[in-house]
Amino acid sequence: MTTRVTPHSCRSCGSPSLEPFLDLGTTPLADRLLKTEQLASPEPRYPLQVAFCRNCALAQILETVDPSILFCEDYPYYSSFSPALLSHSRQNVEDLIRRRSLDSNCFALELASNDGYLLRYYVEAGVPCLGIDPAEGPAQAARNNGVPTLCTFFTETLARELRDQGKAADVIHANNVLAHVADTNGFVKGIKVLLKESGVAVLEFPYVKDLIDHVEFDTIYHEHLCYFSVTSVDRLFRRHGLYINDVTRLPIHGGSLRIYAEHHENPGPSVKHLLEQERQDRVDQLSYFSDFAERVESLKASLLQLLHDIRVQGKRIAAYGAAAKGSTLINYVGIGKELIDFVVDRNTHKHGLLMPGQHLPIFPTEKLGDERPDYVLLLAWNFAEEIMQQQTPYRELGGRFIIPVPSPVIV
Ligand code: DWN
Repeated sequence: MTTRVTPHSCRSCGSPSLEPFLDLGTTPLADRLLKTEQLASPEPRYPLQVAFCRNCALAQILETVDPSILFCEDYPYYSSFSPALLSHSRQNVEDLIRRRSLDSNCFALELASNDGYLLRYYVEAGVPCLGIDPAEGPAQAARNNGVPTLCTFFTETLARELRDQGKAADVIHANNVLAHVADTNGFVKGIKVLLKESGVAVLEFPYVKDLIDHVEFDTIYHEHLCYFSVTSVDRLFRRHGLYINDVTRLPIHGGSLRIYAEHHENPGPSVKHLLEQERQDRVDQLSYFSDFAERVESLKASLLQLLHDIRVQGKRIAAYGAAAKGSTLINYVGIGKELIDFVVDRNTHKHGLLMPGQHLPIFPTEKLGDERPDYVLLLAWNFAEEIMQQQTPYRELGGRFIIPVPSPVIV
C-alpha cells in the first residue's frame, strides 16, 4: 500500500511549492531482496520521483511506501557488517562521552538502533542506554549483543510514554533514519519531548550537496524520503524548538552530515559557515538541482557503454555489495544478467537471495576468489577503500574494480 504525498505538500513545511527535478521511473523496493520462490509472483514497483520545496529547500521523494512494508521483519540491513561503520560509531560515542561527561547516571537513546552497532559502545562504557528499531531481525541481534532494544517505530506518542517513565535522554542518536520516516515532523517533535533540557540530539544523514555534486543518484530509493541540506534541516528543527548548534561533514555513505541539536539556540561557526556556503552555492534554490537529471543520464550511458565494451571483449563481470543503492543503480541503468554474473556481499543474511528487479544472485565474498571474474562493479562504492583493501588477493591476481559514481572508472 502506498500513500502518495498529495501532489503539492512538502514533508517538512507542508508548502504546495514542490518542483520535481528527477524521475527514476517505477522501481522495486531497494532492500526487498527476493527468495527464488518469490520470482513466481509479481514484484511490487513504485514511482520514484524527487522534488524540491521552494519554501523550505527540502529535496524529497513524492511517494510514501508503507513503512511496515519497507522495514519488515526480514529487513536485511545489519550495520555491524561494516568494520568502517563500527569504527566510525565508536569514535562518535567516545567523543560524546568525553564532551558531555556521560556516566552511569546518564541515559543514551538511539532511534533506528539496528543491531546495536553504536549503543554497544555505551554498554561497554557503563552508560545506561536503550535502542528503538522497528526491524525484528536487527533488534533481536542487538539484544543478543546486550543492547536493550524496543522493536517498534519511534513516534511522538512513544516519546511521551518514555518520558513519563523517566527515560528522558542526555543524548539521543538518530543515524540514517531522519530521512526514512514518513512523519518527519512527528519524529522531530518526539526528539524535542524526550531530550533532557541540557541534552543533545546527534543525527547523521546523507548530505544532499554530496549527492548532487557527486551524482550519487543511487542513494535515492523509497526508504530515503528526504534529502537534507543544513538549510532544510535547520528549518525543520527550529519549527519544533530545536536548534542546530554544531555540524560536521562526514565522508561516510558518500558524504553525510552530523548535526548536534539542542533546546537553546547557540549556533557555532560550523553551522554559520555551511549555511553561508549553501546560500552562495544556491543549494537553497531549485536552479541547483535543475541539471541533475541530465548528469544522471550521462552517467547511465557511460556506465552501460563501459560494461558492454568489457563484455564484448569476452570478459566476465561480477558485482560487490548487495546494497540498497546497488538496487537503484542496476535497475535504473538496466544492468542485468547479460552483464553481471553474480553479486557478492559479506552480510550472511543476504546470501542465497536475489537483487530486486534484475534478480542477480547474491553469494558470499569468497566467490570472487573461486570464480575470479575479470571485473567487479562496486555497488557499495561508499566503502571502496575498505572493500578493495579486503580484496587485495583478488586484485593481486589481476582483478579490477569498477567504481560507478561520480563517473565510471576502472581501478
Ligand atoms: O540508509 C541506509 C544506509 C545507511 O544503509 C539504509 N536505508 C540501508 C543501507 O543502504 P545500503 O544497503 O546502500 O548501505 P551500505 O551500508 O552501503 O551497504 C553496503 C553493503 O555492502 C551491505 O550489504 C554490506 C556490504 N558490505 C560488504 O559486503 N563488505 C559492506 C562492507 C563494508 C564490506 O566490507
